[in-house]
Amino acid sequence: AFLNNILNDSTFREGKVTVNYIQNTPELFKIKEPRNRATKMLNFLGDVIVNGHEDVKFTDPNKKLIKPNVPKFNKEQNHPKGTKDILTELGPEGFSKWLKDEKKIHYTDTTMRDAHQSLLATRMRTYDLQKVAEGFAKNHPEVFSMEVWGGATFDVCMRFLKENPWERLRILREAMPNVLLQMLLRGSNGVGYTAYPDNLIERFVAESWENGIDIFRIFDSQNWMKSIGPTIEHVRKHTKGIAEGSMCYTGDILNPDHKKYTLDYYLQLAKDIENAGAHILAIKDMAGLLKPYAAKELITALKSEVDIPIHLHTHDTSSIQSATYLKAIEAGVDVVDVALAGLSGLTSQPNFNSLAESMRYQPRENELDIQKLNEYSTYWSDVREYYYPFESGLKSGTAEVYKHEIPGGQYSNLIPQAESLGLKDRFTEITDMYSQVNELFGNVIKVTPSSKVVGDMAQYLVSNNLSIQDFMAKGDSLSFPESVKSFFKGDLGQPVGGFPEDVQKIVLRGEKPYTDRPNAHLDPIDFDKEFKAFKKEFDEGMDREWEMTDFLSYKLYPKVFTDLYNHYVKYGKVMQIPTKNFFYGMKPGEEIIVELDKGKTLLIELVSITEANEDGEKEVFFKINGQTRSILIKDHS
Ligand code: 3PY
Ligand code: ZN
Repeated sequence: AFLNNILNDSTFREGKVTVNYIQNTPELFKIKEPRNRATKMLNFLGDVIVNGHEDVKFTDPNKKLIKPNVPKFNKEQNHPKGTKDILTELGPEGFSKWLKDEKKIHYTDTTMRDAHQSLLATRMRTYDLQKVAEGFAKNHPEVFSMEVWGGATFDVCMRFLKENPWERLRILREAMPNVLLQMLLRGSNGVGYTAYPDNLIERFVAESWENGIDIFRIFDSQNWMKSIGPTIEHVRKHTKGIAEGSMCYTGDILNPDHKKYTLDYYLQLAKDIENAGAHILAIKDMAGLLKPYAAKELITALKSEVDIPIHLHTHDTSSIQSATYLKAIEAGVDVVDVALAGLSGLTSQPNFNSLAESMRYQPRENELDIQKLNEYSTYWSDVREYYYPFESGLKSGTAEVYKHEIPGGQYSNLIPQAESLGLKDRFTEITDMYSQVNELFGNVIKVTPSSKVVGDMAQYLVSNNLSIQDFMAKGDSLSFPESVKSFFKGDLGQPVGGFPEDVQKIVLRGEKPYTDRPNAHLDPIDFDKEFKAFKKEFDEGMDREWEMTDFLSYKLYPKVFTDLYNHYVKYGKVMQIPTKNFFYGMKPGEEIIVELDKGKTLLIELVSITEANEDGEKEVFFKINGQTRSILIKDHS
């Protein structure tokens, strides 16, 4: 109620908040915030103001950031009926049949997951997602699903944004109860980069459903059914959601010289996925290699060979992928993945707005309010500006992708990684080495986490000035990246056609690889016992009870979780800080409003910053809900 008072206040709504806001409207700020939480937040802001944000490697003082405009929607109106309602009505099997019988083309909106993962190194904060979630679901109930979770968002959320990914999911679920929410799940690797015990993945699936996920897009980085199959099983057993079994597309089915990833290979895999109990088949073209005429051939063949609906995912790195979608749509694909224009194209998904408009007056048109869709695109274009330090710098589509085959999601990360290794000038060498390493490893499927293995090896060789020949000649004396050893040991499963034995020998140096499921070598988790121990270990400084979802985060990422916990104890919750201030701090005289919790709001003004004292500390003066407060911050410069 308290927040609503402020949000509904005309001065606030019209953006006319001034220094005198509190004095003029004291009735809006009656609640006294426990000093502790406010102080923690000021410590965070003070640190960013004095030292900058540790994740922001450079800032542009001339950068103009405008306040993104949230498209209008009716707060009072109920959410119109959408796909989530249909799933609840029909159940997953019925839903699958319904989708297959639909004539119109359906769209999955990836803006909130893959688009920013692929363009902005996954840095999009809940703050910016939350603002438009409810309105989007109300304005566009025709959308098939919203991809909002999983993939790299899970760990980046904790690692860099200092957020709880489960909280993000719950917030988006509440705001979008009518449309299906979708996540990306890496089979036996969950949302991580290695194998986990089966009962951890099982519990993770169950909790993801409980917290809001409807569609589980399940893939394995080697298209290994022994990883895909059991995960489909978990979804079927523990949820009433949709198991979307996915095959990763690589190579080129039209190339007669390619003998490994052929049309027959994909058809067999699709049947295996269907037989494993998937409700939908996904084609996950993570690098954007599926060319338009290949799509026609693949979709046409799949349509005649499998009975479940088909969902196509691609990345527009080459810039030709909307043509792929048109061919796929003509061949009968059921759903395509697109991103709102402002976050589309290049290493992200094709442009939602333009594709939807270009389908107008066609037999498979799905009627959408393009005007409104464009307003949301503008919102994202404006929000995107706040994330400029995370842009990859790629300016145009590139046909190089057919050679290096780097997934869209990896591309935008590889550039800063190369930079941090001092290899910025040698980026083409890295992409070139990436394809050589791929050949060396036996032409593997490259998608998280196997793409990371190939990328790690490529960067390792380039930074040490080594060639593939050097590797073959003196590999015995080299110390490879951990991920490479782990891959050849079998931790990520078995690649199509097996490992090249000579390379495996060099990497493993006599260590014995396994050929069965890596998960089978991991002890199951004793949830009762370990959850208790977890609560005990992290019992200090928390202002809320631990939940099973926290424990799962910890089991998936022990170190990242521990860092997040320490950050939380020191700074409290930082998720609600406006993005501009989260990354770039505040300017003297600037005032911001931060909602700590529903109904608990802080009005924070930065008053001034002193010079450093002899201990190297600066005193930062704030006004918080009208009261002056100062914080001492060590200057690390
Ligand atoms: C992920 O696993 O995060 C991906 O997006 C792979 O394409
Ligand atoms: Zn993707």
